[in-house]
Amino acid sequence: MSRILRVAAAQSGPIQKADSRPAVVARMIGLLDEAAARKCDLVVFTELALTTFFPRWLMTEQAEIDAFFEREMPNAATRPLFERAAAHGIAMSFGYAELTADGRRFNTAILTGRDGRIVGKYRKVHLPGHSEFDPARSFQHLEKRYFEPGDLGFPVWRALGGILGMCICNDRRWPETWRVLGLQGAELVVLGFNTPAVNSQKAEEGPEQRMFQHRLSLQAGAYQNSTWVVATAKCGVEDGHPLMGGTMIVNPDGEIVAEAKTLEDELVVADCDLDLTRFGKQTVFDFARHRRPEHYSRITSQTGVILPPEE
Ligand code: ING
Repeated sequence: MSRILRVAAAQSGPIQKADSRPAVVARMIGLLDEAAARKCDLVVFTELALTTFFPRWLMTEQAEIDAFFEREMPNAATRPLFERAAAHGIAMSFGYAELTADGRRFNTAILTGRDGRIVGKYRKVHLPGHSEFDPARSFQHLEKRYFEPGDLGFPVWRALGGILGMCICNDRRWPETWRVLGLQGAELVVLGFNTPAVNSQKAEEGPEQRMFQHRLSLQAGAYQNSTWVVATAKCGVEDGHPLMGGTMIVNPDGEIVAEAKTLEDELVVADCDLDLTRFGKQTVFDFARHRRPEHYSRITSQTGVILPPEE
């Protein structure tokens, strides 16, 4: 029996600071309904899918900051989304800012089953940017100010007949993310991203280079771990700040099989045959036969670079 999942990357166009949760959830439900019409099994929404990318703003009042966070999930604003997904029998993942009962704040993503129940949670491990405002930057990226690093590691879940993993945005740039998921047998990795179209610290780096590095990260992660990858953007101009597009679905050979055409709400759909991951896992990337962990200790034993002695 083939294990083909029809997966939709539900790209989000811009969400303005003034946009309400109900207005955003209505847009997400619209994409969910389109996915149902196209007989999708899973819909992958983006990072921080319910709000504008607020880490671009310096905020000092905790109440102002916490207005962007969710204290429980589902909640009043998102319950209609969960109910519609369950009615359609469609699984979904989406990212949001999580404020826990004991006051901890994470950049979080959840995965539901076809019944709308949450089956998995991931908290973003690699937080880019800074914790302090710097006037020298053309815009701020204050994720380290508003979130703490994820404390759940990189789990995978047996779901939808396969092995699914999640990561978020900057995580995709780190080979460690992909390898930890790959070593658990991941066959489909889903992620959302909010990526500024320009680099606040490197003005000469244009959109082409950003898109190249974005694609490279996804294609390498897919190929080197023989897994499907579904990456969903929040994109377009949010309160004057451009976010890049690049929503795409990548197959286990590292080939892009579907890609968004706009910077608006857009559904990108592909049939992902999970059995296509078998060949890579049983040949080139047969970890049991070919890997030599005895030579890899630096990957987990050090945070910085240790340089060889000067000549
Ligand atoms: N955004 C960006 C990302 O990793 C970034 C930050 C952009 C880091 C470009 C390095 C280079 O796509 C988030 N939200 O992580």
